[in-house]
Amino acid sequence: MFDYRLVAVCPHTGARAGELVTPHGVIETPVFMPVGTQATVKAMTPEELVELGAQIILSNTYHLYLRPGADLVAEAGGLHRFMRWQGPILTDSGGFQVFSLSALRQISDEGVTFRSHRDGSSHFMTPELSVAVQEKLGGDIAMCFDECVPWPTTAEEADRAVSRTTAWARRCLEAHGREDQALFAIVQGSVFEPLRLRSASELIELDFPGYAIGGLSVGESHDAMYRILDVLNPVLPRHKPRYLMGVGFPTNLVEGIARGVDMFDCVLPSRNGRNGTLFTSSGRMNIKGSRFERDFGPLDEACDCYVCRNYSRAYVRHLHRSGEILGARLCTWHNLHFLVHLVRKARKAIIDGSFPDFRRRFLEHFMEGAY
Ligand code: PRF
Ligand code: ZN
Repeated sequence: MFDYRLVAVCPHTGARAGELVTPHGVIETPVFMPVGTQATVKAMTPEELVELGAQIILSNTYHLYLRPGADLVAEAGGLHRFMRWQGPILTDSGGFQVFSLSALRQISDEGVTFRSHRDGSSHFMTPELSVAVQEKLGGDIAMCFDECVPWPTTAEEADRAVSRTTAWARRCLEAHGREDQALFAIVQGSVFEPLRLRSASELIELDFPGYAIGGLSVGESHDAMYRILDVLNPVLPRHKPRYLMGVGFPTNLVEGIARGVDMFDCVLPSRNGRNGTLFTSSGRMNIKGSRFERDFGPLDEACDCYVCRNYSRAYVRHLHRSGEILGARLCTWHNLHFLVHLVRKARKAIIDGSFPDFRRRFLEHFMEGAY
């Protein structure tokens, strides 16, 4: 039911093109996964997600466990049926959200006690509970419950989190029983290379069908992130998928792909879209700027998404300034299309042997800052 096949590798970088087979379809990798935290990719219908090229979406154990609860989703026939998305779904374990969102966390080797960020209710999340919830949600790919330490941290703290993450991965594996769901492990270790190597080797020993790289894009520099990816690239199993969690800034996607990453997710295109910040081929821009008042051209000249084919900057600016929900929808649509297709173009370039060229041209045109 699960398989990962390498289709092409770039001879000059670590970039890989592959196919990830899941019960709900074959995913062409590298792939960008839109985030649907609350069993919805905010503002977008499943049909619209298909239209813009999304192949797989991500959802969150932490949020769905708190509301509406895993039993209700199971009663609806699982997450696919509940939200009417027929493609593959990956569920994150809560190992990150418990640390980033909840209040009054208390970590022990057994699990994490936390208070809901919404109503203050108290909960105890364990590797076993995270797996049980993810089995009820019924995603195609589930993630191990991990400990993601904040940045900056000490080597001692990161070391403890690596040990705990390995112990919890073992417990997740033990608890996991759904044959139509793959369970991926998550490598931790912050910015410390020896810890990353230890985390990877302990998890590889347990023979998971896929490996994620967690604990990055939490405040460290881009160079520090790239250094860790460079360290992990040669040691992660070549014939299994690799997923860089929570990374979605366009330059990070291209540089991640160059270092062997197959899967990405990020809330940035949706979150930015809702406040009018657009990703374009020349960088980031905010549509609310007064210079777009009489600009009747598309959001991005180089984009062929539904929004850029049909609406002008002046109109979308007007929608945002008027607080109209269509403004948020159209910008989300364009941003998701932009990232999904950026990664898809990288895949094409890997296959036809022009990835280094693609990477150079992209970095030349895409400005890091906003314009
Ligand atoms: N662990 C989990 N989910 C995550 C992360 C992590 O470290 C990150 C870090 N960027 C994003 N999402 N379980
Ligand atoms: Zn567009």
